[in-house]
Amino acid sequence: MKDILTAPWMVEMIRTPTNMYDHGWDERNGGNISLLLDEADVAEYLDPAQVLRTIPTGFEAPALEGKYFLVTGTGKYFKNVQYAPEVNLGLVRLTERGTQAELLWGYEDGGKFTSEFPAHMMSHVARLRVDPANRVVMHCHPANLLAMTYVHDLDERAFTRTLWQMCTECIVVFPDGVNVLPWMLCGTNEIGEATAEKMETARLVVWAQHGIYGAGKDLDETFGLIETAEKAAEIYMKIAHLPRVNTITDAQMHLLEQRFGVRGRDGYLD
Ligand code: 2HA
Ligand code: ZN
Repeated sequence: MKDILTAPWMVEMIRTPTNMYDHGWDERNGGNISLLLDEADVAEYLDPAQVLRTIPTGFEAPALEGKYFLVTGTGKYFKNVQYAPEVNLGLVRLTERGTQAELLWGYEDGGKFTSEFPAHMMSHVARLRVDPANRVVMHCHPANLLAMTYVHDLDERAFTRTLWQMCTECIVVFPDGVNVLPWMLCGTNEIGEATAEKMETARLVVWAQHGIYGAGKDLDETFGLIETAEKAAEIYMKIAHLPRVNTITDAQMHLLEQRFGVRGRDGYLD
């Protein structure tokens, strides 16, 4: 059996929260990540029959029955993942229609998966339906996106258009735009269901006055998605109080669509 800490997916799952912390997106225990793994990846590093503990999930997700996830722990700090991955991360397999999580590795201090596990797992179900290559759900608290939810209209079309206008690359990186949930109590199945519904039409879901969710095919790509939206929000927060003299026009957005072979969300461009 190979050393699990050398698995490429583990190395990425240590580097990514470290990098997110360094970006200031994950103060204290803020943020959480889940990475879907294949049994074949996992079986090189541990015996899948060796269950350490079984943890109830508190929800049903039959579509995820038998699936493996590497997940950040509840109450754990992203900045500490690199120093003690076996405490701050856990590898679980969902069973019994997704109502139980079998712990195969990690959470060594007796801990468990993030409080946002429902939002993560329900979002995986939603994204896998529209994109079978989806592997990652990532949540964090980037300051400018959060700030924007205090001063900008939360209408999804308006919010998306503003972000697209802030950097030329935005419409290319997130042509589906950004969906937005109003403030809701976090850590609940309700916000999980609402997030998953929003994930059906976009890979980015803003939680107003809280943070953002991103989904993607790997950790690097999902990080880059949030990074791009956060950069756009940063520019917005730098200019929102100033007269807007120039912008990226809808005609220019259409040129970007053609040049990069993407299509902005239906009805979002004039
Ligand atoms: O895990 O970010 O939304 C801490 C959070 C909760
Ligand atoms: Zn949060």
